Parts: sequence; C-alpha cells; structure tokens
Amino acid sequence: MHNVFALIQSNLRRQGEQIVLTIPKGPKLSGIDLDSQSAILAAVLHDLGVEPGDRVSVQIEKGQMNVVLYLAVLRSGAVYLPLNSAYTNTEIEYFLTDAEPKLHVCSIDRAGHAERLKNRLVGLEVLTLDGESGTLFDLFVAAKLAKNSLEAISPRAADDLASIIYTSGTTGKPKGAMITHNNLISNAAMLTEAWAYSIDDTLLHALPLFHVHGLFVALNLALINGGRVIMLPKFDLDAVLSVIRDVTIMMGVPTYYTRLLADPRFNKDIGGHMRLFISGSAPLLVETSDEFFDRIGQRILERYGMTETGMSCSNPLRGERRAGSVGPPLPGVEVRIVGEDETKLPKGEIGSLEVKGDHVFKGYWKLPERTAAEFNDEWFVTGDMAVLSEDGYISIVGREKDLIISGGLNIYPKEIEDVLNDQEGVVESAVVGVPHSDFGEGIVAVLVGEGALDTGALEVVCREKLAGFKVPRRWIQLEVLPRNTMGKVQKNLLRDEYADSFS
Ligand code: MCA
Ligand code: AMP
Repeated sequence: MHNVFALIQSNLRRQGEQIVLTIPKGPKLSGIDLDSQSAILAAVLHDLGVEPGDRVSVQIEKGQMNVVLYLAVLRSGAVYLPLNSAYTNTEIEYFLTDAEPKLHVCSIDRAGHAERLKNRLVGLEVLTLDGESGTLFDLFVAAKLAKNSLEAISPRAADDLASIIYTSGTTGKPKGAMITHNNLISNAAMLTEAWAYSIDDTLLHALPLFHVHGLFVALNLALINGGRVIMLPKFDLDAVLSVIRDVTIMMGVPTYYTRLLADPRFNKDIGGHMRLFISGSAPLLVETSDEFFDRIGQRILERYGMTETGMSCSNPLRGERRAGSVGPPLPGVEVRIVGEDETKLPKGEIGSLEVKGDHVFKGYWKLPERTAAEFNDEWFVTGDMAVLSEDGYISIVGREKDLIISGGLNIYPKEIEDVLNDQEGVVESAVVGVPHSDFGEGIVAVLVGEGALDTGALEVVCREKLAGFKVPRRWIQLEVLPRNTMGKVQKNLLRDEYADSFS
C-alpha cells in the first residue's frame, strides 16, 4: 500500500481517543475523529464522482475541515491541489484551466467566480467550504447522519500523484509540480530521522496549509508520526505566545522569528522549554539566528527545500547548527554543486546546486519539456547557488533564478513585469527585491514610460490581477533601465540603488 494516507491512518489509530488536532477556541479532534471524518468526506467525494487520479483544487481558509478534506482526498486516491487564499480570480482561472480539476472547493465569497468558470471548464464541479458551513460541509453533515462513510483506502502506486502544487518560474506561467505518494513518504521518513520527530511531539502550526512547508513538512510530518498539532488560523504573535508553552516544536519562515524577537514577551521563560525551532523557505539571517540564541538559549535549526523536492538539507538536531548554513543533505538525499560547464565543483567553490533522491518530484503537470529542462541527467537543478564546506555543510549564497522571497512567499518578477508591460504607456519594467526588515525582501517596481506614469493606477491593475503579496510596494520611474553590453537589464544595480526603500 503506497497511499501516504495509510501511514497517517495507522498513526491516527495509535492515538485513538487522544486529541491530535487542537484549534484554540475551536474544535479538538482525536485520532479516531480525523480518521472517521475523512472517511465520511471520502464517501461524499466518491458520490460526487471523484475518482483516483482526479484533481481536487482547494482555495479555502485554514481550519479543521481543511485538514479533513486534505485527508479525504488522499484516502480517495485523488490529487490534492491547494491554492493560496490570496490568489485573485484571474490567477485561479489559470490554475483551474491548466489542472482541469474534477472538483473545486472554495470559500463562499469565491463561489460566484468559480461557478462562472463552469461554463468554460466542462465537467467542473464547484462546492464551498467555510469553516463549518458551505455546500460541501452540508454534504458532509448529511453523509454523517446517513452513516455514509468510505473506510477503504484507495490503493496507490509509489509514483502515483498525491498532490499538485503550482510554483511560478522565471519564464512564463506557473507550473504544477507533481508530487507523488512516495515523495511524501520518503521525505517524511528523512525528516523523522533527522529531527527525531515522534508521537510525543506537539507542533505549533501557524503556517498556511497551501504550501509544501505548512502542508507536507509541518502537518504531514506530525500526522505521520502520530504527533499532536496545535493549529492557528495564521501567524499571529499573541496567539503564538498564548500556546507556545504547550508545544515542543515550531516551524516557520524567518519572518515568524524576527516578529517573535521584536516582542519582549518572547523570552527564555516562555520559549526555553521547546525541543526544536525550525526555519526555512527563505534565508535566515545570521543576526536573527544569533539574537535568537542569545535570547532563548538554543539555535534555530535551519533547513532548505523546494516545492519540487520537499526538504533536501537540514542542520543537525544534535551537533553543530551553523548559522548561515542549511546543513548537510538529509539522509537519502544526494547533492552536488556544479560549475557553468555542468561538471561537479570541488568543496569550497560556489556553483549551481543540484539534488537527487526519492524526494524529487515527478515533473511539471503537462509540461514534459519544461521538466526535462530542469534536470541535468537525473539531477534536479534547484536554481540556487550554493557552496559545500569541507565538513559537508551547504550554504545557499544566492539564486540563479530571478526570484524574490517575501515573508517566505516566492514571487517571480517576470509575472509582475508581464502585467505592467501590458499597460498603456509602460515601455518596460524591471521588478526587484530589496531588503525588508519584516518580510526579508520587499518589491520595488522600476518603470520606463512614454510620459509620466500614473503608478496609483498601475497598482490598482496589479491588485486586480495578482495576489496582494505580489503587488510592488515602491514605484520608481526612470528614463531608461540600466543595461549591460549584452542588452540585459542590470537588476543588481537597481537593487543597490533602491536598497534602502524599506529601511
Ligand atoms: C501578506 N502580505 C505580504 C505577505 N503576506 N506581503 C509580502 N510578503 C508576504 N509574505 C501582505 C498582504 O497582501 C496584505 O497587504 C498585508 O500584507 C496583510 O496581510 P496578512 O495576511 O494579514 O499578513 P500577515 O498575517 O502579516 O502575513 C505575513 C506572513 C505570511 C505571516 C509572513 O505571509 C506567512 O505566513 N508566510 C509564510 C508563507 C509560507 O508558508 N511559505 C512557504 C512557501 P495588502 O492588504 O496591501 O494586500 S515555500 C515552501 O513551501 C518551500 C518548500 C520551503 O522551503 O518551505
Ligand atoms: P518554493 O519554490 O516556494 O518551494 O521555494 C523554494 C526556494 O526557497 C528555494 O529554491 C530557495 O531559493 C528558497 N529557500 C528555501 N529554504 C531556504 C533556506 N533555508 N535558505 C535560503 N533559501 C531557501
């Protein structure tokens, strides 16, 4: 049985009547509750005609029903396709057209747009879920009353898809990363070993449930080990501080840690008992790591991964956690650093980071050529620049890809530039990320116009077409963009020039 849900179920059953999932001021679900509720929802999915391999796209607020839906989709053998709740209707239309889900589950305020999409996307079913309301929730309640539940777990092969998660790219539109059951099982096994994750752990879950970090690194790892989860709807300082004494592990993006450190209530008394603080998705500054160590008496464990690979490297649980490094490769992961001629470089030299292992995804949905382009033989090309130390620690030192990471969210400048370049009066644009004290990087748009540009109007267009976190926060108009002799825009000069935009 390769269905990752089987692994989760066996550990939910180990917990039995014990509470596994707690939402403060909200419901508490035991292992048995999660198992039985996912069986009820699986029956609903079955009655709706969702078959193994069908995509179920989900754009809803975080909550316990989100977890139950995720488990029901896995247990049905369908493919879970989570979508950022900040995505605009324009963005959603693209994802649904590309992924052709059988069922789209959205919050009630998004239903109108999704219903209209049904005219174009033949066979699409749309249901709503908002906490404990919505048409899918009604079906769930009716199935529960009728004692309709699907206990069987759909058998899956190791390389059958468990999930598709869209990631943007330096060229063109976002691509759906196809993640298999074996990818999830193998990555969870690596992390369990590396972090000694166990049924005795309680995880503070404040991350969104629509990215690899919150869904697979955090939630899956906890559930696969039978551990308890205290789940917050989002990262909120007061809420985090009010539950932190009850947990043993916290996972977050660097912004979570800088926000905690900015609050004097966060000290050794409240955080010193923790078994592990883990950071990833974006570089953790050495200053943050050191300040945290001084304040709490332990070092944040930094790890590194990608949507396409899950986690590849991690600082050790025992042994030196090195600030500024993401540690050695995880057990079962191979890494190499290659030069421009694509051959392996010696230790100490900076090059392109490539990874190999069972955790590497199956490819991009419907894009075999793009998939092939991202592999160097059987090595996946991460697009990150890295260096390997003599004692086997990897440090990420930059990116080959033109990518901004803001508050742990990836933003590809090309996507914003495409929107801006389409607007009347805009001759060209260059979008860059510069240091931001809260988000790590903030977005600056540099424009060349036919005349004076109305940047307020451009912001409105961006807000209409792009999720809020992708909207530039500073606007600059220039006569020309700086270019090198090859004609390429010199974004490094723009980054230097506007480096103080958010300080
Ligand atoms: C929200 N806003 C942002 C961001 N988040 N702006 C820039 N960067 C962001 N990350 C904007 C909104 O558009 C809005 O502005 C305003 O901030 C308030 O929104 P709100 O949601 O209330 O903000 P927040 O609660 O302060 O959220 C910030 C956050 C959150 C807590 C840092 O973004 C977050 O939880 N990030 C984690 C993302 C994550 O899980 N990344 C993992 C992906 P306006 O109203 O003007 O629009 S990477 C991954 O999975 C790989 C595999 C890995 O390695 O982990
Ligand atoms: P995503 O495509 O959303 O999965 O983001 C993956 C990218 O986030 C990686 O390719 C890196 O550029 C970045 N990333 C993740 N973790 C770290 C980290 N610990 N340090 C630096 N960059 C990171």
